[in-house]
Amino acid sequence: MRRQLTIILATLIAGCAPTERLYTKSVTFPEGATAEQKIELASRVVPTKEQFEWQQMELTAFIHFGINTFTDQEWGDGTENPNLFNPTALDCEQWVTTLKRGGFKMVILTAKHHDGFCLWPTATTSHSVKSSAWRDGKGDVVRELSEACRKHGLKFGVYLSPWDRNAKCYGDSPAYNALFIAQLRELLTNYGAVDEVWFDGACAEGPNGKRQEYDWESILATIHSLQPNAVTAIMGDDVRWVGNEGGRGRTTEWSVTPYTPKSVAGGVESNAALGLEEMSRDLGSRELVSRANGVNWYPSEVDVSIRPGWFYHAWQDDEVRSVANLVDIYYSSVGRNSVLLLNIPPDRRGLINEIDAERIAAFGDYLTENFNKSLIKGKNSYWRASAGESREFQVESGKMVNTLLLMEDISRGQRVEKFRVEALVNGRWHHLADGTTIGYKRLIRFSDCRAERIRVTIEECRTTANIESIGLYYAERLKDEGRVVITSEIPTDKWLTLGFDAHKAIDGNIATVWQSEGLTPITIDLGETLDITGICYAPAAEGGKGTIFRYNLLSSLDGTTWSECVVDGEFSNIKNNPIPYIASFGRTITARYLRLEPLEEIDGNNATSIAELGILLAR
Ligand code: FUL
Repeated sequence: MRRQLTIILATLIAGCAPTERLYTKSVTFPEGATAEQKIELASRVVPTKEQFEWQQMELTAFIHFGINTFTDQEWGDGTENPNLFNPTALDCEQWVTTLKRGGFKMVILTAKHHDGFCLWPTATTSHSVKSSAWRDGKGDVVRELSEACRKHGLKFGVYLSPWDRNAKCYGDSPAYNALFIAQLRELLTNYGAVDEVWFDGACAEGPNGKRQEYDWESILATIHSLQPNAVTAIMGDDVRWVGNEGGRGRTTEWSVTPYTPKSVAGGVESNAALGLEEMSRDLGSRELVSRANGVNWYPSEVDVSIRPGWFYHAWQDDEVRSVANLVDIYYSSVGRNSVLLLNIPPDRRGLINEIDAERIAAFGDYLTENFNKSLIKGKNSYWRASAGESREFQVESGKMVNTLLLMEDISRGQRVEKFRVEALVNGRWHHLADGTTIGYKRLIRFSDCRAERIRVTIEECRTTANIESIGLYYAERLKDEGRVVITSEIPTDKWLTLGFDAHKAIDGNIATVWQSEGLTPITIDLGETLDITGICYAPAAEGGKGTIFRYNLLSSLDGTTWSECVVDGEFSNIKNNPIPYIASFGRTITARYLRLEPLEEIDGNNATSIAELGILLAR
């Protein structure tokens, strides 16, 4: 791995006194190192300068915009007519000023999503803005956004999907690698500074039936030579995917981890040997480190959308996350040692929709109003804490508090494993909260209390902890009205399932789930003949087997003669993002009966589950 520092500490093996030597980005453990020696070394791994600056941004924004915005899809299949891309009022400055207002420090654009449609006039394919009617084929979204970012002082990043469902050579590995690197070169040479390059992990077979093998070494080398200050994310080796798309960081989140980026030679094998995946609960415990051959500084990024989908869909206008929900996500991402990457998808005009813009502004205001000034009296100084050490802090008199902020000086590594927080109220100490990791930033919420003093104890740590900052706040608790999840446009009380009882799939309640062994087709009698334009399938929110990935959908007027509405459809990103999905027919179908035939479960299991099925009506 480039920039990798592999150091063998012979002195440690010999049992000599540890030095304060630090290791940038990774360390390989010497042969025969004991568990204690491994932990000692792990505690001295620090971020690169770029990783450090990236972490300090805290809030970054994703922009999913492209041909899917105009086809109402989450994943396009690459056969779209480029002419469909036609934003009527595209204004990247509106995106950037809206995001800046919310406190976001960087914007990452889907320059190319899985459909292969490029938002810049690339020389590598005709599947791009150049072939669209938009600005007579002379438009360039990458240029407009990068310039707007520069003008308003935000960093700029690109998402370039490795998976490309349009490129004919996808699956012909050397040919596609050359095309992909050519696209990367264009993006990294023609648009000024690029601060993050985001590669998601989706990979498939090409038209030749072969699975694409990416040349990660050359891909990452291209980035390092053209944009040495950029961090590379997910399939890159600087920034790790937190493991879900729901905005949830781990309560124990180690930036120092034996989990190795998959793009690094031997990474896949080493993760498999340790039983590690991006979703694993434990990525950094002592037990895990003791089994590993080395560790990396590979910090977590929490990517989540402000809407159920990643792309804009008008029918999700009522489902934009509330400020309360965004604040919860802030606590469980930035407040859990992660960077938040919040997606705000522009609409078909090419603007961040008013609803989202209002939410972003209110979220930014909440953060400034509630976290502006710490309620600890006086200045708190840098604290080098050994395990078991405590410090007390005086609270500004009479102030109510409910949130504690702790920050480790990560330029000296991540070390705290367990801490305890107590409050002195009316002369008596009360236990407020316990926590595990801190890392760059940890926010601990506790019930409102009027404390005179707060005591923080570092109960366990690796070598000596370096606590850089402690803050106390009173953060207003917002009431979450809850997201309105629309699964059907009409009530479902007249509906019946035929052949067997599967009422939980059509009871209008997303919390109840119908489950069945096997890939079981389900037939619904709608009780009346209706003009339908699509269905909505809601998977079980919390795991379990049976989430449908590929399906057929049939309709009938009499329950006897059936015609096909959707053949081999897919609920595209449902594995990573288990939200209700719309399957649009692209036309109006008059039907009284519908039959959903599952063809493939997300993990290949022989099971079906449906939290809810609904329909969309023609208007
Ligand atoms: C996933 C993609 O499949 C989604 O469409 C989205 O881009 C998300 C950020 O990453 O892997």
